[in-house]
Amino acid sequence: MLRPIRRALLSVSDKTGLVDFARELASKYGVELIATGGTRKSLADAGLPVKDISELTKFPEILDGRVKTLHPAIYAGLLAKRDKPEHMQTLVEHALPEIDLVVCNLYPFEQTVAKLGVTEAEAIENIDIGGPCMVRAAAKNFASVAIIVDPVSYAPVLKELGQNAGQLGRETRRELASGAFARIAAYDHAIANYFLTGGAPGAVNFDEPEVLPLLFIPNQKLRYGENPHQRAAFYSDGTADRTCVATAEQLHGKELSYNNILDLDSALNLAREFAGPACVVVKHNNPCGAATAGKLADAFGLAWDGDPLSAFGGIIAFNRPVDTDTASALMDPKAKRFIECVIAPGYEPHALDALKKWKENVRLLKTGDLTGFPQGLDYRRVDGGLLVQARDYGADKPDAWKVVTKRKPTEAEFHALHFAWFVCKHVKSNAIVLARDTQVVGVGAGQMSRVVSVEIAVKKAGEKSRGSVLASDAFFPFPDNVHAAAAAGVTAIIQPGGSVKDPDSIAACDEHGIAMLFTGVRHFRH
Ligand code: 93A
Repeated sequence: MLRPIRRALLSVSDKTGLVDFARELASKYGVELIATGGTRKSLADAGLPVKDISELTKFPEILDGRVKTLHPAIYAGLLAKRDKPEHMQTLVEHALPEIDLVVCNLYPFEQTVAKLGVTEAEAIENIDIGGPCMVRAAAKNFASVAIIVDPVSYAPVLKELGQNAGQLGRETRRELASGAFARIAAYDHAIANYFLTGGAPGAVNFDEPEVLPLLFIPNQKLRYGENPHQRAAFYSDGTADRTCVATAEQLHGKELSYNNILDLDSALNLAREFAGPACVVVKHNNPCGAATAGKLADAFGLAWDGDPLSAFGGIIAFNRPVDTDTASALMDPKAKRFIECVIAPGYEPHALDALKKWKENVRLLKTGDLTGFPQGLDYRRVDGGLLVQARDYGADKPDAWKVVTKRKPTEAEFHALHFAWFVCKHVKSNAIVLARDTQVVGVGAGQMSRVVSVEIAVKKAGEKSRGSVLASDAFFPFPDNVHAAAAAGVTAIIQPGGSVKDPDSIAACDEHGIAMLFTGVRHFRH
């Protein structure tokens, strides 16, 4: 049902664009303006005809403005169903006017608590009560009432009024209502977080496990989940910056799958560990290849060659924009590569054109520059609950790593150990990574016994295990790992240390002439 807007109630803290918007409503469409104190003053000062809310409620604003719009005269005018004669009759009986449009934005709670040194009393005074009530009432009755909660809506609303003889279509009113409920949810979420954190200033800190982002916003529908018989969707929790999969822009290729998103996330989070040009190849959530090099194309070549068999159908992440050399290497016709997805902080225009032409289906994604580590918590669902923890970033202090063997690692070994350690952090436990220089040559992932992970990594590396270094995400419970590594030709090891059997593992290293570093930090990834 289309009806012209005849009466608008305006009550805004952010007065941006208010006067121009209200002027057009009044002068072009003859809309009667009613407003709360401060809003009324802004409009009256600009010379607009505007009634005070008290004229409608026949009641003054009281309690320092805590009660201004909380009155049946307002709520009846907002909530009455226009197509229900009894409702309309009630309005007539009590001489209550219909309100067709609400323009309301809320007390600036988020901005207030973000200020340093804000008192609890100040924060509490900025919890808007009447505004959200009014917004919800108008949004519930969107069939007849339009609700605007953000000045960005002023221009499109005026445009539609202009095209529709002063009326707003049902679809628009429904969309505005959806935006209104989302705004109220986010507002209440900010308040809840403030109380949860004990009222600390700048309270919304998404890195604290006790502060869960309560609001998940649909990001995209997925065709299916891990398997085709599982329904699935992707939600955002509002913590992503421009460097995350949740905000990455897909430039080309088939729709992303559930598993693609998981793998892209893992690949990107390993790629961002490295300062120099780096490439990561992920399969089934584990890196099968990773390398850093002076040039991105070389990093790609080394990452792929680390385990070309597993790389087939892999997800590739770069920590630098893809240049033409790298794109050429990816597309090398002799290599006949099958790649599911590429994610990078950008593409040189020629590289992007070439990759788009290369394969219709390959998914190309672009993030912002990978500066630092993303915010937010780590969640794992269990039946009936959610495990929440801080993310595994920032614990490593390479300056504090200790040589525990008779032999110190050489500079080259140290360089390789450093690289292997950060790759190992991103491999499912029990995790073992073999590297030569800054190239992964073998990975043992997700085994229930560490020595089997060593055996798998050695098998993967083949001949390349000779002269490699080894990283282990947690301590060696027995020296058998050292003996297996030594037999494969490993020359240096990095691991957290901390086992009661450390002396045995150290003795085994000394026996084989292996250099070993203890990091003091564990990187389980269950
Ligand atoms: O203090 S309130 O919670 N009680 C109310 O009844 C009420 N009605 C509107 N806050 C209330 N408002 C808010 O006042 C609006 O959401 C808006 O943010 C603000 C506008 O006040 P003024 O027009 O006086 O600047």
